[in-house]
Amino acid sequence: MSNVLAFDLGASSGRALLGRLTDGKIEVEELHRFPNDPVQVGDRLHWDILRLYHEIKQGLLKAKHQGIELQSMAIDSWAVDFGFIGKNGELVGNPYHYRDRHTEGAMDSLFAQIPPSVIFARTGIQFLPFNTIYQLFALKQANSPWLQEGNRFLMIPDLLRYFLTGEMHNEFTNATTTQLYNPVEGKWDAELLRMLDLPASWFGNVLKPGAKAGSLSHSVCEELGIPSIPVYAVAEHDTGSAVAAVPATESSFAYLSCGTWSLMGTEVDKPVLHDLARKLNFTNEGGVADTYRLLKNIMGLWILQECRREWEREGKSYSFPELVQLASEAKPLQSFIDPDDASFLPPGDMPSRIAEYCGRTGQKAPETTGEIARCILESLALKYRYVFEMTERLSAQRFQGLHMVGGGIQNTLLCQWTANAIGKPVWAGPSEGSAIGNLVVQWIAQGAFANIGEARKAIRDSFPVAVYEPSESEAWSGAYERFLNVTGFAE
Ligand code: ADP
Ligand code: LRH
Repeated sequence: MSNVLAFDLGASSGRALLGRLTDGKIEVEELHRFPNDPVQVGDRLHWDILRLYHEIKQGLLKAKHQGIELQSMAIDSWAVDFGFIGKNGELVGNPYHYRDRHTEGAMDSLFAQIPPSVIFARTGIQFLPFNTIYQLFALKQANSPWLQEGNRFLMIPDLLRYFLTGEMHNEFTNATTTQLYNPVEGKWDAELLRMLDLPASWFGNVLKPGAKAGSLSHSVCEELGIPSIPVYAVAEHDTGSAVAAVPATESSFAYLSCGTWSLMGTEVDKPVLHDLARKLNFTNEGGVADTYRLLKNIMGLWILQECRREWEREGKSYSFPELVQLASEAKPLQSFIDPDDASFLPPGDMPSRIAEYCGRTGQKAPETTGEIARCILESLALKYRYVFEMTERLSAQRFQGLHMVGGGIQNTLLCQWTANAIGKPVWAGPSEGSAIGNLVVQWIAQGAFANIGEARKAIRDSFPVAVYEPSESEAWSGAYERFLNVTGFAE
């Protein structure tokens, strides 16, 4: 039996999942779960990086208290964010949240210096205003002291790994999301770094998922009273780990990783760098086993999360199951939003922004909690169809259905509406996709699985998959036409 521990840090919560592998069968147990609440300080929105490190240590302590002998551990998290380590080995400043407003306008300003076609040709990464490249450019423009004091650039899991092991490494899947990594050359893009005037010495050797990235340091082991264990680099980008956990039988499949974000696409052997991929703003993020994830970001359940936070501020508290129930009771297919409208990116009062969007597009704004939740979930399902069809077009394939993984699959209404919208079955599971992808890459590194295909088979045999068959096709086809019109995608 092999026990390994996965720390999966999502934008809304983190968890430590213990994985047990016995005769090819995987069992998981959630040892620890904690909120990941960003912290606003003055004008800046930060991650609470030291609290996250504290929670990782709590997870290790819980394993110890249960008498579990661990063979290894690994961390994955959301992408693009980073911190700097100074010459004295200490963290410089407190990492920013990618939704912080300091990047506003940075992408367009940088395009005046480096055309987007050049950036895409060199990196294959979609244009999102919060990509690391624009964050670094914004810091430069603001003359941030971090850039004087920083000696090494580490992304969130790299940083946490460094705190645990004392070793500094950059990990491949996350490195690709910076939009500074060249997937064809297989290294940081020296030319982009030069054009941006960023020191190449900040960016270290890039470890592939499955590489050993150190061991728990003496001081951590002493503090926690535990033996040292290997710390692996896995697909440290949570979406990379989620896709590794898709229990697909087909060699080519469509997936939707459904959490705070919705990430939809397919796996490819080589980055797709042609003009159509750039025009459709698809990305080629590094995956496990030398694959790439040809996918597109969709704003996802973030909008519902932020509505919930707003309602909480107003003194009305709803659980997600309650919101799903209220949505199911509201009138179907009334008003739609484009979830990816720029107004929904920053934190804030989403119910008002939805009303403003509907006003702007000549639709009646949803009013009740159930109507608002329904509008968000139906609009997501319709946007999924739009991106599903783009994925088919770009990869020149027809998919039989859609694999959904991530916490969002607990929303059975969303799974059903997604099947209705795309007119094909949805296969939902597992919900802890990222953590399970993290676990299996550790087992591949230990030789317990020969390859990712074998690991996916074990996931298939170990976790239930819920099947949603499409229904109400006429109503959803009509709704899709209206969705295309109000969002402007019909043009
Ligand atoms: P992340 O890893 O990005 O923080 P998760 O994968 O944990 O996100 O998914 C969180 C989302 O899952 C929430 O925003 C919520 O919409 C949905 N969710 C979680 N639990 C439930 C539930 N019991 N019923 C319906 N939806 C849920
Ligand atoms: C999902 C995710 C996504 C990134 C975003 C920053 O958690 O990693 O793949 O685009 O967060």
